[in-house]
Parts: sequence; C-alpha cells; structure tokens
Amino acid sequence: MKQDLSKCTGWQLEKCLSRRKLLRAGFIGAMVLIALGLICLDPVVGPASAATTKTLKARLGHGLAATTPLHQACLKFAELVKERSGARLEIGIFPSSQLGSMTEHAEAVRLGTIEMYAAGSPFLEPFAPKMSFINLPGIMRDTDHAYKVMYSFALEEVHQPSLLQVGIRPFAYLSNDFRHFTNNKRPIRTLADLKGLKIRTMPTKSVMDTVAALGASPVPMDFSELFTALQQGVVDGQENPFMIIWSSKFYEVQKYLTLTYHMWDTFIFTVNEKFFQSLDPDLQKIVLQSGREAADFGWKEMDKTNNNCLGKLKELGMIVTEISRQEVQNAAKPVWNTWLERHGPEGKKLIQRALEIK
Ligand code: TK8
Repeated sequence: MKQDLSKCTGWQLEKCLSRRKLLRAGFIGAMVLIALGLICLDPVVGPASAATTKTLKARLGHGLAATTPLHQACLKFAELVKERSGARLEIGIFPSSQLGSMTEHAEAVRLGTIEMYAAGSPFLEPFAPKMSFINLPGIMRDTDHAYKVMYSFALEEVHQPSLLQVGIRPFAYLSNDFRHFTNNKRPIRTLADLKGLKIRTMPTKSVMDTVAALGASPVPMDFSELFTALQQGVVDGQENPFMIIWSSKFYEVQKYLTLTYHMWDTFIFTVNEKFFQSLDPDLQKIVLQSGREAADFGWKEMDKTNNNCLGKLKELGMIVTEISRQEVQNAAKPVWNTWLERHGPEGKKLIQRALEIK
C-alpha cells in the first residue's frame, strides 16, 4: 500500500500525499467499521453471558376460545419455557384465530411468519397426507389408545418426517376427542336422517369422505367462519367434540346434538423448523420438554372437560340423540377402502399398527 514519494514531484507530490491521507483515513475507517461490526455481532460471537441476556419472542396461534383446555395448555407451555429459560424465550399465545384462519396458520408456520401453531391435525394434512390415518372412523378405541398410537409411532415415523420436509416440526399432541354432529333442522335418530343435511367439515378429503359416507353433504369451511355460517343458515350443521360445541357457543345457533363418535382428532403443537434451528440447543430441549409436559396436562384436562361439556350442553337446552357406534362404523367402512386406495401398502401398515396397540 505504501507509495514511493521520491517519484512524485510538484503537483504530483501533492496528489500523492493527499492519496496517502485518503488511504490512511480509509484504513482507520475500516478499523472502526470492523470494531462496530464486532460489537453488533457480540450476542453471537461474544461471551456466553452476553448471549444469555437476549430475549427471543415467538407467537403461538390457535383457533379455540380462551376458555378451553387447549388454551390452558398453551399458556402452561409458555410459562414453563419462560421459567426454564430464564426468560430467554417468551411465547405469546393468540387464541380464537386472532392470527388468521386455520388454513392461514398452517401456511404461516410453514413459512415462519408465525413461529408456532397448535394445529387441528387435518389442517396440516395437505402437507402430510398419510397422517390422516389417525382420523379414520373406528381407528381409535378411546383417548388412552389414541395417546399410545400418537407417541409410539405416529410422531416419529409419520408426522415428523413428512412435516419437517415442508419446514414444520411437530412435537406434542393434545386430544381433540371424538366428534359428534349438531344441526338445526331435526333430531337425528338413524343415519338416514342425516341425508340432505349440509354439514360443515374441515377442508380436507378424509374428513369430507367420512361425513359423506354417513349420508350428509359435506361443505368444507375454515373453523373461523363456522359460527357465522351456522347462525346465518349457510350450513345446517357441523361436527366437533362436546368441548368445542360448548366453548364456541354453537349451542346458541344449533338445536340438535347427535352422538356418533365418528372420528377422533388431535391438536399438534408445531414450530417453524428454521426458527427452532436458530435456538441454542438447551433452548430447543426446553421447548420440546415443556411442550410435551403442557400437552400432557392439556390432554388430561381435555378428557375431563369433554365429558362435563355434554352435561352442560343438555342443560343449555340442546336436544340429544344417539346413533349406535356399530351403525356408524358399518356405514363409514368404505372410507377405509378409499383411503387405502390412495395410500397403498404403507398406509395399510399404519392402520394395522394402530389397531394392534393395546
Ligand atoms: C380449531 C379447529 C377445530 C376443529 C375444526 O383449531 O376445525 O372443526 O375441530 O379444532 O380447527
């Protein structure tokens, strides 16, 4: 960089000197910039004490009311993470579809515009079609059986590999229990009574197939639009567990409740994979462990609340009828065949494994 000044004369010398000044100024400037850069990068490359004081924020969205065990479980999750991380990670919980429709949530957790989503599983089905074996009518005997199926192989062998491929990491489950029909037209005593009723379903094939096999006309729709659609008569009815029929106040706009237990469903705690990978390893562990503990707590609460909610719905004036589980199973059997046609021998194996679990 050094200039040979002996070769510079007159105005040339002046020019050489000012170039030298410029070079020196440039050198000092560069050092200042590097120093500034180091200060800015400090939380990453600096000592551990600087990194641990940084608070990261994440948002977790879901579709249910704040009165539900799902919401309680989410709050517990956030609380445990905050406590165990020494407030290095704070998770804000957004219930009641505040961050958008359920379909939008699924897309947002994939892209990372929302860090976390407690998803009704069918909303993730487009990214992982095989996962819908858990929703097939008659697969789950009760919620204890469902718990074993989810954690013995569904998480690690079905949900994780397929959802990670699209950038979503599933890590814990909460039972969304068995589903039943409500409608505003008539009491349903046999499946034949469902004929002609427009029933809102979650917008995925396996759910629509099941409702169609039971005789109703499925109308796919996001959960966030459902109350208004029922109120305005856009659809005659819908199907959901007791707890959701109660917490979403569907009893205000639906007269008849029919016990069918036609399908079990789960909420899946998910995190955007890029965000997850950006966390320190100890924070990752805290997220996974706290998520599992909170979801386990929520699963138990859901079991209790669901049973109480049937009583509450009766008290609130809903007229309750029941169709035998056998009649429902028989009618829904073709859904298995359609599903198996789409998912082949691998799908068949998933079903067998689920049924074999005691
Ligand atoms: C809330 C809903 C709900 C589901 C539905 O997340 O859409 O009917 O049962 O869980 O998505």
